[in-house]
Amino acid sequence: RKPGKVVKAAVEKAVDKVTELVNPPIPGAPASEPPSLTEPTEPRGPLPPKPDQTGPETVSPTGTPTGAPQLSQGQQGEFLTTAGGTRLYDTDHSLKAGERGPTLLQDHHLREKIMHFDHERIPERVVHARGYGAHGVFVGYGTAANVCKAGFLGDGVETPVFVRFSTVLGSRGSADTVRDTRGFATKFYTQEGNFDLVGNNIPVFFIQDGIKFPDVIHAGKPHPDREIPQAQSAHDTFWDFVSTHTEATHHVLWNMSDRGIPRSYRTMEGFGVHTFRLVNADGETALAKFHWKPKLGVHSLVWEEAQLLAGVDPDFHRRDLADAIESGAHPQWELGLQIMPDSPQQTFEGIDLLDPTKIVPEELAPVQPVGLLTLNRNPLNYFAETEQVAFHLGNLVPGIDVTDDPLFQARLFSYLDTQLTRLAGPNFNQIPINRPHAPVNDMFRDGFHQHAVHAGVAPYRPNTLDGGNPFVAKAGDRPFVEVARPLPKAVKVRSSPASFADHFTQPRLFWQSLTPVEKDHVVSAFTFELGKCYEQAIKERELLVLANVDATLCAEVAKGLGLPVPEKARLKKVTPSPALSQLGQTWPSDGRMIGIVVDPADLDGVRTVRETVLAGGMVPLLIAPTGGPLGDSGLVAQRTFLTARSVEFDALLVAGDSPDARVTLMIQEAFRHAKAIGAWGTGRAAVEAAGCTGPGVVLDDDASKVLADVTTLLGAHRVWERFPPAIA
Ligand code: HDE
Repeated sequence: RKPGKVVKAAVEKAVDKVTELVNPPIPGAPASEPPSLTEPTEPRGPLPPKPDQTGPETVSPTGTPTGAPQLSQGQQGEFLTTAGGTRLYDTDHSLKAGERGPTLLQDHHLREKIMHFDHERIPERVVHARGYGAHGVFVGYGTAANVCKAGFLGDGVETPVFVRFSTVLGSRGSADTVRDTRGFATKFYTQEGNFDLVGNNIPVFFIQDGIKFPDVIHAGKPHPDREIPQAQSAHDTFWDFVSTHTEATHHVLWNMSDRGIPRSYRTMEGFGVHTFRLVNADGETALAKFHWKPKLGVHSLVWEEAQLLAGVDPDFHRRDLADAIESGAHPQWELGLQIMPDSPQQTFEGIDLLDPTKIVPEELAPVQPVGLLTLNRNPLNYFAETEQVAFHLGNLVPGIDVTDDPLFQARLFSYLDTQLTRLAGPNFNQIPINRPHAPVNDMFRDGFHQHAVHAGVAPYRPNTLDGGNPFVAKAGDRPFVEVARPLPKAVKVRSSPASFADHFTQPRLFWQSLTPVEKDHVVSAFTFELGKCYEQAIKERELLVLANVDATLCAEVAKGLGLPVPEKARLKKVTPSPALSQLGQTWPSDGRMIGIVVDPADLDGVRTVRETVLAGGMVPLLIAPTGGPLGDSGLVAQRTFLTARSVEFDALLVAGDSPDARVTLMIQEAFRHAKAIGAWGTGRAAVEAAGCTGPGVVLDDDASKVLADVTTLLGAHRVWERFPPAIA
């Protein structure tokens, strides 16, 4: 044998071994071929998708075909073809008049390949461009029956769903962890048609009337002259707008709180924001607000961590969601309803339910659980599913209706309208991810990208030629019927009700409901964002706004900005709502990332800790000076001192001492970000040398005790006791 071949075989064997160690086979998964160092020479059939991935469902839970294609066309069929299906013998060389000659116009494959590539991008969403989606299932509890007749809320009814999370301001390629509101849009493919709940992770909005949406978005997007800054609210135009448009104050307070920088999509609440009108089987109506409550609790990043992550791993939230689903840690949320009587005034306890800048405190109207959402499958293809999914608030089902909230009403127009350009035509409901699982019979015909081949000659009503089909549904056939509500005697006006003028009571309620640590973070966020503004007048005007929210908040931000504190405003007394705070509870540590700096001298100890972490439903990541197998231990380093950064981990365990400055930095960052740190063996010296001791730092000779204590600390997410808040 030639020596070269021996070396190659040895390298291939080593690569296979490492691949298996890094990606251990998933039980029950179809066996896949090991990757090869050389290009395959024989054609083969399509590869199966990964076990955690599927495309849009082809049949509904009751067996009705959804119209989605059986298996999407993949690039892994046996032979490369043109779009017309003709087999090709070469795709690497254009057709030329001689090897050194000019390219010929007749080269159809060249022209088709480049033409298609030139048009691969579609316009990104005008807002919420950066997003990530997952498939899942919603199971109703049946507890909503007294207020809502929607079939999907029935006891044990299973409904497929697709959820898309997003940031609002950034472009499609922007970082995940920026300070922003997050979108939480859910498409329920119910047996009564699609229901889209297009919500956010913040329960209020910047504006009370949809006509202001272009204003708030123009202010938040990058400055039109230089197109900076990307995906940020820390700039003059945003603060110019919100400091003059004080109905935004409540939403701004939430954005400046920890809610603006979630730890994960899995640890965010979701809100329908608007008040909806529900109808039960007897035709009785109630007003309601939708809530999503994450089973893992509400957790956030700290600001420095969010900033570092934007560079270290701009896909942090995407990766987190996809990895969690792939590893079987399926995130769950309970859907809940706050129910309020459908009174003629449409107010509750003095709160105007048509004003989307107001919440109803949970202490006044408890959130009643009505079903469970589980995200359990990653999309097969980002573009086909996550990018092409089109939500619309008008996708309602019998039992759920709109209200006259002027923000809601404007949205009912916008979402249909925007898809026309984004998805190039009116047939976007035929794209597989948007197809309802209920039978569709809409008499809409033709248009760009028409996929259906409609039979019949009479797409109109009334007709006799198609036997009068389709017929309209009678009451017993469960049609969607708008609630017939008497309208108040009114004149046409461009103005808002007087109750919409209270812009400060609820921001104050939010502020007063936070714990001192959370208040500290709000002060820092305001100080940071306003500190990034150039115009002095904008900062001073925002301080006047804050003076109307709370004197301490205003004074602390003014101190940070080095500006005089404005005169005290007369402030209303409010009753705090403890439910608004995200601290003070203990949560499961499932799916948390645990970084383990290994000790090459005690790999048995590392193995035991790693296995315990895995058994506890958390994810261990071993960090070593270099990559590859760790001695003969069977362990493999997943991170090296070069590729690891503290921000990736929820807690850090240090098993070995290392003179490497990057390990010291890792420990110090984790300490600064109030994360639990544990060390045993020689790792204790590393933590002490980094100067990181005190609350939440567990140093012990017994590794299993260290891990147990760190897991308990994770239940509270961070060790806030480490840094006593400046605000009482
Ligand atoms: Fe949206 N919004 N929005 N919005 N919104 C869009 O629709 C709009 C509002 C929300 O993952 C767009 O398909 C107007 C509130 C989410 O695909 C667009 C107004 C809330 C998503 C649009 C609002 C939202 C969008 C852009 C004021 C929380 C992402 C692309 C009247 C309750 C959905 C698209 C996805 C997307 C318009 C206000 C949430 C342009 C005019 C309030 C989660 O149609």
